[in-house]
Amino acid sequence: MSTFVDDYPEESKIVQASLAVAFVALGIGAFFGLIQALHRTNVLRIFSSVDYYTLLTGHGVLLAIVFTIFFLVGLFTWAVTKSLDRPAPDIRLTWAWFGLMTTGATLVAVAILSGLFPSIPMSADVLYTFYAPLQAHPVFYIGLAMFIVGTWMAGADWFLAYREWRGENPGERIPLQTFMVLTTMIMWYIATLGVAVSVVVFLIPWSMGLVDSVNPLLTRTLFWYFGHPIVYFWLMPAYLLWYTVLPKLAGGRLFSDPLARVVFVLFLLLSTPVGIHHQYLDPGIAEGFKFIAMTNTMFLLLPSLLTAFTVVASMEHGARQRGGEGYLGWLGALPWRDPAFTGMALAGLMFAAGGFSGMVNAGMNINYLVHNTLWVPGHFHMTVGTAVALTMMAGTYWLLPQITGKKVYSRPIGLLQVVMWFVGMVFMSNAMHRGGLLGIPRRTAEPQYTNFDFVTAVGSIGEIRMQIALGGTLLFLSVVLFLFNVAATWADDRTETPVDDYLPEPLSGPSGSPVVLDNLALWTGIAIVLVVLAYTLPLASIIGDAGLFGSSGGF
Ligand code: HAS
Ligand code: HEM
Ligand code: CU
Repeated sequence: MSTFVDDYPEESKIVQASLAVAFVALGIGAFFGLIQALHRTNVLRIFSSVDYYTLLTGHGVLLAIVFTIFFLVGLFTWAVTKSLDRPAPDIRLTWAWFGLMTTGATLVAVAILSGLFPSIPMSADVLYTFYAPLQAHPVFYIGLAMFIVGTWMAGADWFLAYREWRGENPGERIPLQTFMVLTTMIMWYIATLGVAVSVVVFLIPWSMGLVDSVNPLLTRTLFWYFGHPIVYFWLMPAYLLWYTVLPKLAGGRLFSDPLARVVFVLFLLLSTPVGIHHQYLDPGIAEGFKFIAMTNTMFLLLPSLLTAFTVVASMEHGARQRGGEGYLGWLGALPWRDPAFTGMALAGLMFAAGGFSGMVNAGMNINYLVHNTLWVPGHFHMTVGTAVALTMMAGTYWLLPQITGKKVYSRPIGLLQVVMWFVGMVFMSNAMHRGGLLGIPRRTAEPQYTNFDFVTAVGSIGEIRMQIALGGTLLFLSVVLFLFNVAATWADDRTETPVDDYLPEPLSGPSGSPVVLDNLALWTGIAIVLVVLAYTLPLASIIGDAGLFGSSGGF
């Protein structure tokens, strides 16, 4: 048995470098999260409420964009290399996209953090959604553009590897992990087109003073055209791990390979024509278009519901292989001492709750109740903040030994850390949901309804705030333990014991399933048609109402 790092030393370096950047972003972003959680709840205020928005922008960008996507490119490089069992086509291309993404991310971070220093004439307090009329320094947008072009090159790298493999393996089914990477990247190419147009055509010229004004509704709509599919871009690495690694950790095999392919195809088709569900309350978009987005969103629940079925069935199969019995008794036979397993399982469990709060968001009429309240951060800390982030941390405990040849420094610390994240998030996200229903707004440093008071009655805003502060603190401590464990692993000497990285074949393999599932050109074509149908009329009407460049100055 040989280890990934021995077979693919160059690729292992890229994967390690990508994870390292991801974890630096995680550490800084989590620290800002702690500051926000304590500031908003009036527990501890060390920054001014103006700086709050600088930190909030840093938190959103560093965690939701830098941490998640750097982890993704590392994981996808590992997955493509391993499942095609061949090296990167040209390692210089691989280092080039890594370099471009890292430079772009650094520029973005510098532009944001400069906002904390009044002497530096640069700031980017535009939140991670960066649509007009909020305006950032050009460096922010330029860094962003470089980062996105870097991801496009990474996708090209994986497609080239696939093409070489296809040349030598005509007629074979695409290996499952590579299939997941390629469908996810096609979705990403379609989605990033919207944000690329917004940044290059409107925001960069506007922030440089080359054009006087923009049409804010147009930049918002182009953002959300991209802003919904990006949530599945975050989620697909987690799904890749749940489908291909979690069953093995549970002691079994994936229940169905074809069903996994169907799920990824459905995400490719349906992720983009739904973005308007973030704009139910935007004036200037007709109700009918919103209704269409809602209908598409409800269809988009299907692939996640299929995932819940397939992944839990695979876990049950694993548990029964390990001697588990009974209707629910099998749960006890799962390897709960393994931090990689437990982290992913808890992440999945929380995603079930986050998915339900997403269904609430998606209903046009109920959305009017929760939009722009703390309910929404409650929703996305369960989805991207846990289903994705916790799966990535848990996945690290599985991946790190393969790409370094070293044993994880401490499995007990790993176990404590993933459980602490889950408990912290139960407190924080549940309280955020409840606070949202009471009308506490999101994105504000000053929701001072009642003063912090340990004797406030259960159900009061004071009690909710206490839970947010407590949960946020546990989450931050969990990140500290995680980073310590990873750094200590990296610092360790190499152990010569080979790593068990074998992934067993699915129970129901791809061989009998329809070959059309692997027809990537067909699915791309249909996805584009759906996008054109969903967006042509709304965009035409937005441009018709206020013009391409609108009349809004910047803030
Ligand atoms: Fe969302 C807002 C609707 C999923 C992220 N979402 C957001 C924002 C973010 C976000 C960041 O329709 C805020 C943006 C902003 O700043 O304004 N969301 C949905 C719907 C889904 C959904 C319908 N969201 C996600 C995912 C995200 C994410 C995934 C990130 C990764 N969301 C909305 C809407 C809004 C919104 C509105 C706008 C709100 C507003 O007004 O601003 C669905 O995709 C959810 C489907 C999920 C399920 C759950 C299936 C369960 C599974 C678990 C299996 C269990 C396992 C473990 C594996 C149906 C798969 C078992 C364990 C054992 C021990 C047995
Ligand atoms: C917003 C805390 C981890 C993504 C927030 C807010 C708080 C918070 C209190 C709300 C601020 C407001 O609306 O005024 C924390 C803590 C964390 C954590 C204590 C753990 C240490 C994460 C993770 C992610 C994430 C892991 C994603 C991977 C976001 C995003 C926002 C946000 C995207 C919204 C920013 C905006 O509205 O512009 N966080 N968070 N957070 N968080 Fe976190
Ligand atoms: Cu969405």
